[in-house]
Amino acid sequence: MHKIPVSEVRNFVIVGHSHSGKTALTDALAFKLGLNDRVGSTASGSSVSDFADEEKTRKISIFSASFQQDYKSADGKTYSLQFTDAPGFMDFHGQLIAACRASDTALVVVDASSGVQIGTRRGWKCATQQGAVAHAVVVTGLDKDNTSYMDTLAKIQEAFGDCCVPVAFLGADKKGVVSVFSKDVPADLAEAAEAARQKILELAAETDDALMEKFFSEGTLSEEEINTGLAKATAKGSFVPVLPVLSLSGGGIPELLDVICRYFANPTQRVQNDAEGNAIEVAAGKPFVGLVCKTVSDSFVGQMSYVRVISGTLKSDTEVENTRSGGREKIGAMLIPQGKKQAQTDEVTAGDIVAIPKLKSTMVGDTLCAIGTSVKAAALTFPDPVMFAAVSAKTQADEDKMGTALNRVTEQDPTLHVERNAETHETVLKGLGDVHLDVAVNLLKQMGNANVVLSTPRIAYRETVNGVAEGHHKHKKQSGGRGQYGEVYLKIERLPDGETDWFVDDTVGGSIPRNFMPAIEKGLVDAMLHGTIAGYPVVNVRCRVFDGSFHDVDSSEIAFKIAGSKAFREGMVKAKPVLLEPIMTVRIVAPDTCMGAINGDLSHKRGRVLGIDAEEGMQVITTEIPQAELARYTAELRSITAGQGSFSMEFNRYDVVPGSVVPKIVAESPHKHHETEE
Ligand SMILES: Nc1nc2c(ncn2[C@@H]2O[C@H](COP(=O)(O)OP(=O)(O)O)[C@@H](O)[C@H]2O)c(=O)[nH]1
Ligand SMILES: [Mg+2]
Repeated sequence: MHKIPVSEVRNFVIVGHSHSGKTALTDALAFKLGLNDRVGSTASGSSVSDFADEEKTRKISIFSASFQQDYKSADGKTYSLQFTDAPGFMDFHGQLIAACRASDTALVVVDASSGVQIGTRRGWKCATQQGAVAHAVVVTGLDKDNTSYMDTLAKIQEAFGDCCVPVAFLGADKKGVVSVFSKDVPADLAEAAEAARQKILELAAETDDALMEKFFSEGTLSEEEINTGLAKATAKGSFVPVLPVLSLSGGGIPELLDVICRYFANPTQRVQNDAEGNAIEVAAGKPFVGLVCKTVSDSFVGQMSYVRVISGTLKSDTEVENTRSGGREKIGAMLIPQGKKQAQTDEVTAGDIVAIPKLKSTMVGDTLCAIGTSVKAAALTFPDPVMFAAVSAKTQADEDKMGTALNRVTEQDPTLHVERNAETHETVLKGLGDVHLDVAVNLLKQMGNANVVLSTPRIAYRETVNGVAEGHHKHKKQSGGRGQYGEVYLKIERLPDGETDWFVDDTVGGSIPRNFMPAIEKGLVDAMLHGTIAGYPVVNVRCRVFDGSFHDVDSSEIAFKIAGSKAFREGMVKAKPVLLEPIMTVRIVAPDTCMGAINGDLSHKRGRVLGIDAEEGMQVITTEIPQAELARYTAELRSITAGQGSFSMEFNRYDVVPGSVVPKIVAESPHKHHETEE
């Protein structure tokens, strides 16, 4: 199939705020392109893009969906259109990143009834960060009351600059779309259309000295010159075409397709780098290089890898190299994704997105390339998780399935992590938000038949001492035959920062024979697993064994181990023990108007603001917050900022828990019983 030259491939990603109409636009495009025999809709669950059960029940996009179809344009040429509907919801940012990385142009959707929103900016920015070279804007929602294309256009220009130029307007009846190049622009739009045409001519002329000269001397350019100029202008970001689309009636879709074919970037215009920053030359005739942007685990076909072909041509029934593993992968069948459906293909080239079933050991972010070329594409990186929950199985049967299910679900979502915490004995699921984790729970059921529940994860508290104290224990047992004897005196103090030498033998005159020291050390290590406040591990203490006694016959390693352990417990209680908790550095990004609410909330969270900076029209608060206060912060921040705030966090250090908080932690500790353990 697919003998369309790379210069005629248009690969774009549809981005924007949640609920702005991206999926409705995708359905309208898919219908026009003949990928569906009716216009799919999310309302009835018939969308070609939101077809997963989770998407149908929640009525939001969760997974990106890609489509390909050839399209014969008005200029007589046939183009290969390759597009991806990306979710706008913050929890599924990973899908957006991968979709942007796989595309060359970002088609940004703006709902006229809401204007430019946080998700609009996020989508725009993500596409740029992932290397998409061009942007275009579609205004939706114009059939709704109290909406205006002109007002929305002004908001778009305010947010993204004068490079945003209308290439079409909304007709007076709000049903049709009028191109600025149309022969019969209605009188009320004549002035605006003329201004737009003039701006478009200038932008086209600016791309080339010869065109500039002609434009100055003759005041105009030919249609072909305009098209060539604009195609260059979009790919360097100086021109962002804006047009209205009435997705529900299909109005504006032909005009949009025209804009896509004429002005959107082709795969050779996107800069493709390898991991060292060297450019990868993009051409059908070059050796094959492809980036695995997404994997899906399907219960029928098994694993499916979605590969963006960066350069070259890939044929079915061949072998490729996986640069990460160094191993080879057999490419059997290849499929062109068309939403829920797929079409078989035996050859794909630069710019295509291809689904390859059953690769043995290939993961998201891997590069596949022609054998012997060992190219590694620039890394595909995903944000760190910010929302943590403990996950536990409902029944023993679920417990048996949970591990496998977790592996399957996390394998296909690089923003979902699972961690078995040896200290708290919990399995912790980490993701980008509460909806993300909630979806994961349902996927565990659907994909792995494991019923699980989420709960607030335990915090890995620690204990240490603030003072210096002595501890003593004489372990002596006389019962019939050989007895047990060992006596230890030790001093406990805080281990200075940076030092590691925590066990010191300060005994003199052989009060304890050297060979019993390792046993005492073992006893201390055991005792330190559970501190005396709430049974959490003890860290950063130094123990100096300075005296003791032994018995020629009855002393043994076990006796000294027990004596060491008990001396430690006695000493620790006296050495002003304190509880330590993990402190996270949290970076909160939100609009200026939310600062008061965020700061007020931070004071309830024992937060400490380190600094506030302005960044791209938003405020960035750097703060330190105890991890214990952050369990529900994704949802809380979303609520106090009306969805406009986001945050990221990383572990900073352990710090002392304030006295007022300690009793609650002690009461809730799962380790309390160690106190009495023999
Ligand atoms: N009136 C009107 N509704 C729209 C339009 N575009 C989308 N919708 C509706 O808005 C809701 C959200 O649309 P959807 O495409 O799922 O948004 P997405 O989250 O950006 O993918 C759905 O109920 C759509 O039917 C539009 O142009 N006009
Ligand atoms: Mg959607």
